Amino acid sequence: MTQTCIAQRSHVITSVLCAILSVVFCSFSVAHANATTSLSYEFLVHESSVLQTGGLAGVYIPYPVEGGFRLVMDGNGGAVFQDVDAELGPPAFYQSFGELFNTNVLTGKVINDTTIAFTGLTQGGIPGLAIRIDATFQDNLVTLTGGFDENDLVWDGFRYDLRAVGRLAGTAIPGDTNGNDAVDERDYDNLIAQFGGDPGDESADFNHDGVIDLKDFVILRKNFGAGVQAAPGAGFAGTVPEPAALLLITAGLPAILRRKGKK
Ligand SMILES: [Ca+2]
Ligand SMILES: [Ca+2]
Repeated sequence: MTQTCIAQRSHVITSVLCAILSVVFCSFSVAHANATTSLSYEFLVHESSVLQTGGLAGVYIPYPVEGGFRLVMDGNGGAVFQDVDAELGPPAFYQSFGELFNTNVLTGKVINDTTIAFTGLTQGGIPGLAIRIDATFQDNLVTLTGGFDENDLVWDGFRYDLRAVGRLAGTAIPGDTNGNDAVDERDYDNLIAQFGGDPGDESADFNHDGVIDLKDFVILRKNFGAGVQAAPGAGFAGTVPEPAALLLITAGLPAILRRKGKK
């Protein structure tokens, strides 16, 4: 009788423990699956451009793209652009990157382990044209490719194609003044030209104290020769991303994309 009671009690305890563990596990899975991921990127100027082609005269004009943006993944296979603050360089007629590609309304969907496809329509001066921009992640970079749908020409016969590389904010190499992910003679020349004065357009103020001095020189000297200027999407062997960001990119984000891409 006693043994029966003990057995029944053990069964009850085991059942309760299983129930508790199930709740805990399910709560963790749901919370994890629904987690929002927000990543800020800065365009690499020398790797980022919008190409305008077509028209009666058959133009072929690349415009550099400068600025930044944020990608927000909702954890359910969806994604959006946010805080897009980027400009096309002269002589572009459409200077706002966000307006040209109508980034506010693009809808992103995970399509494989490393890529999100953003689609939508243009509006404003050239409304109703299909847009597709693919965002492909590798290391601390995201490559944006696409533009206006190739079968969809604007009213004047022009089309706009995008090929740009964004670098995760906060992962630049200290000592790199011109954003080419290499610390070399050009950065040294910039530091010498600005030494003793204010930061220039390609700022050598690596410690952000408003002046260019010996402290900045020490930072540049420490990193001189670091970094590799690679092809877009190829990654940068010499970069040293901030640990938390690196962990997110190398482990967390691909896992999120993989899980949601299979839904
Ligand atoms: Ca450089
Ligand atoms: Ca400084």
